Amino acid sequence: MSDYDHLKVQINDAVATITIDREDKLNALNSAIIKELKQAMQAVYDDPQINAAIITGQGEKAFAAGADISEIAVLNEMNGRSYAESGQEVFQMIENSPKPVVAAVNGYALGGGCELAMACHIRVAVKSATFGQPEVNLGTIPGYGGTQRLCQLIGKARALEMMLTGNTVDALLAFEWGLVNHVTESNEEMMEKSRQLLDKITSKAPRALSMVINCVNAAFDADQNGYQTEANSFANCCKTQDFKEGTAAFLEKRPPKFTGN
Ligand code: CO8
Repeated sequence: MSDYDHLKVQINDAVATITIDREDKLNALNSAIIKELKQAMQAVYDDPQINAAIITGQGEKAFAAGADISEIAVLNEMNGRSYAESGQEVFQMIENSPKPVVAAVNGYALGGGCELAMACHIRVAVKSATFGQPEVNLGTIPGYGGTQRLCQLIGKARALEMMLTGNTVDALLAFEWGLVNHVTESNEEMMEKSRQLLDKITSKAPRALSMVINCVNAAFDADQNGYQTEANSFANCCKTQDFKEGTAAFLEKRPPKFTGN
């Protein structure tokens, strides 16, 4: 991967850890960070040395405290739309990544930060993390997919209450509501748990993983017939070497050796 000005990217044993590195502003997402997140995700897509990614924030306090309010304050109708769309494009890239992406939520995940966490496939949060879509306090609304993904994750009634009141929820309530998958005692444990999950996931057949992600996303895409997407993907799995290997390994009572073919 190339160097970044606003992200730290480290690759360890095929997992890329992408850290938003703007601690003094609580990792608020300015357009330069959004641009670099796109670049980092493109590398996750393209680099055969990377099997999965973790997205997190620098420091103890924030995952990301939202879009950069000083940037959005000066938007008008024309560039407001393109600003939202360019962020949405990057977050869709995360959601549609053929390789699994975990959000390791190390603190405030507000506004665009909560939206970023929701675009990831799985969320692991430290217990001091706080989630919210407080845009109504600023006279605006979520613009990076929050109105859609929050409903998908916690249901319409709770999503509406959060977005209409601007109230935040702590990690334990977020867990109870299904917004996060796991809550940990410390940041260290959060990173370990994220890593453990990805190590388990990436021990499976890579093509099957990407097809699961694609089919699950199809369930929320009005333009797709999810059942047809699933049947087509199942058929595609049937022609892979990994399907032959996985089924043969079961029948021969041995662990499978997946190659991604
Ligand atoms: N944008 C810019 N700067 C921020 C942001 C932000 N979202 N959040 C924090 N900062 C800055 C503060 O201004 C401060 O900077 P400085 O030290 O230079 O004054 C620094 O980070 C530290 O913040 P605080 O002093 O406020 O720290 P506190 O511990 O007192 O408070 C909070 C922490 C509660 C998280 C508080 O910072 C806060 O309320 N932040 C804003 C949260 C928010 O409203 N987020 C939503 C933003 S809007 C959004 O995300 C829309 C997304 C969709 C956009 C679509 C495109 C059109």
